[in-house]
Amino acid sequence: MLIRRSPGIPPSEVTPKHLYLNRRSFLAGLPLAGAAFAAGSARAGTKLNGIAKSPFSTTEKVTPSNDVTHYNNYYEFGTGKEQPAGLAQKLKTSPWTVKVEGAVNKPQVFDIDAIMKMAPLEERIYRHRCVERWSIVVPWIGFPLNELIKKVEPTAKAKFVAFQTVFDPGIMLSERAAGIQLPYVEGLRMDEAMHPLAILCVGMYGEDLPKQDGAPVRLVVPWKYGFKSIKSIVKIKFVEKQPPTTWNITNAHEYGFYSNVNPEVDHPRWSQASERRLGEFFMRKTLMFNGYGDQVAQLYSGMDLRKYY
Ligand SMILES: Nc1nc2c(c(=O)[nH]1)N[C@H]1C(S)=C(S)[C@@H](COP(=O)(O)O)O[C@H]1N2
Ligand SMILES: [Mo]
Repeated sequence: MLIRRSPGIPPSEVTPKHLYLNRRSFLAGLPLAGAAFAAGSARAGTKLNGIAKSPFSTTEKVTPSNDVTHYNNYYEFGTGKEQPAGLAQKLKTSPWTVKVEGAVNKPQVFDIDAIMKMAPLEERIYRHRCVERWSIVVPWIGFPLNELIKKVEPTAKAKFVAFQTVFDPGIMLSERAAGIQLPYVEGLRMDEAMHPLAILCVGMYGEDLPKQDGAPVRLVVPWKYGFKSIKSIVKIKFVEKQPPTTWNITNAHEYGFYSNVNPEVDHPRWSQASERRLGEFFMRKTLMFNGYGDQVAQLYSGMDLRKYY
């Protein structure tokens, strides 16, 4: 995401890989562990075993894991793409619980171990399209969000689901420095949340999630711009009204609640018709609903997607 107060940077341009890979080595002020990450050392992730391959996967070329783990948006740990790989290592992901509350018959607090075992874990290779026009193809590991939803039994009042990221001012940027209100919050309409493509993600590339990618549990909603895929979730609340969402609070004119990938509706400051896959030089055409239209278009039938951007 880009904030208006950095007018010098052309928002639509992604730094080509060869440039950011070089620049990384010169980052100042990173703690030692972060410097080691920035230099490209392997992450000591825990291997996840017995993962089934999902038929929902794309057969497109997977983006190298080192790119995906060193070019991140996680504003709580830096507004630069290279910063979260270092700064997010301060996040303590164990113990970890996710509180599920609101309009449900069975509100409960799930320990991360319970979440890891909630449903069979699958590898889902999805395209991920950031609103800033870069994209990646990632072998996420997780399970449908609807599995958790069924466990808590939403009531008739549950029309939307609200998500909240952990907030620890001791290790995170201030709201002022991050340029967004914290904690980071997101939301989905109930039918979007129930859609089988929406997953709770606990790993990637065969291992548990790196902290900069949203450990220990994040959302992945592949037909929406990347900012809907909220990281490091600690709370899920079922509500009657459309919940506030971080980028809509920050700039409602530029970021709507729905934020479906839509090459036909430009961002006020740049075209959304094309994108750059990390590591590639040429831009490629952006697909409606990020290429997931056959599966999700019916969720929005009759809706004006210019109005509900
Ligand atoms: N809590 C939190 N979640 C977040 C963000 C963030 O800044 N904070 N950035 C979002 C944006 S803009 C994108 S593109 C994706 C990036 O995920 P990745 O770094 O794993 O590629 O995370 C999303 N989830
Ligand atoms: Mo993004």
